Amino acid sequence: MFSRFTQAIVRPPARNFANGLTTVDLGVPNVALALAQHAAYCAALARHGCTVIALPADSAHPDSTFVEDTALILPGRGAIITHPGAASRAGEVHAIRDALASFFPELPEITTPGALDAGDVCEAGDVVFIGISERTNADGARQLAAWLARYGVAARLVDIRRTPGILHLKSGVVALDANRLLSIKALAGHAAFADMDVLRVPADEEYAANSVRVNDVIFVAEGYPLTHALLRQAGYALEPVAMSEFAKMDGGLSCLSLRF
Ligand code: CIR
Repeated sequence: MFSRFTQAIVRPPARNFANGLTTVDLGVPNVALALAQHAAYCAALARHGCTVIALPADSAHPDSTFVEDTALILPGRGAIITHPGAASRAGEVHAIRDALASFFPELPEITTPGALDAGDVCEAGDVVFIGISERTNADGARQLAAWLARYGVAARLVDIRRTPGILHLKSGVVALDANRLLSIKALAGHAAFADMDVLRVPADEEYAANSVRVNDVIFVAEGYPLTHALLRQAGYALEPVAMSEFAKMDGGLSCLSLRF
């Protein structure tokens, strides 16, 4: 059974959102349009059963709209605060800790020398895949795996440091169901996924891999018709979301919320 979400923490982009980190060359984001896209994303979360908890925008952290990286939540079970791998993002965790404290009395954290962005964590039922990336190191993965083991959840590592074009594991692979993944071709054959049913994102639509299952629908980036067709054919209902301004800052749609 895939988790049902009732809450989603979000944080609108700050006015200096364009000063955040990015590795892509898609131009400078338009903050007004980013705010409109964010508002539409929040409305979609609400339509699909989530109470949306919107934290105030934080211009001290231009990447703070990407809240997913700052915590890993096992809905109904527990949550852990991460140690984001980019120095400019480390301070983002404080507001997230405060927001989660009323839901999760115990909030352990990943500590140095561990580093981990939860965008590198792909939850699929009782298995969790942890990407080793430019942001998540082996020690961070080890700490997370030890915490997951307390809940009977197994961790498998996926090294993405040589996979071009993705910042985080979940930029390239996400879970649609407990035993079904949506993956870019470069990762689809990875040994860690050998016992999973893997749907491959069509060529030239790699950005659409970062979709999110929200209760009965899949949130998927707007403008990727082949991926939409693939998902519909597999029986999923879709909620297309406009993501152009977040894509310019290396963000996918999963990173815009913490769902539980
Ligand atoms: C960063 O480089 O950290 C942000 N500009 C984008 C983070 C995207 N997060 C995610 O995919 N989980």
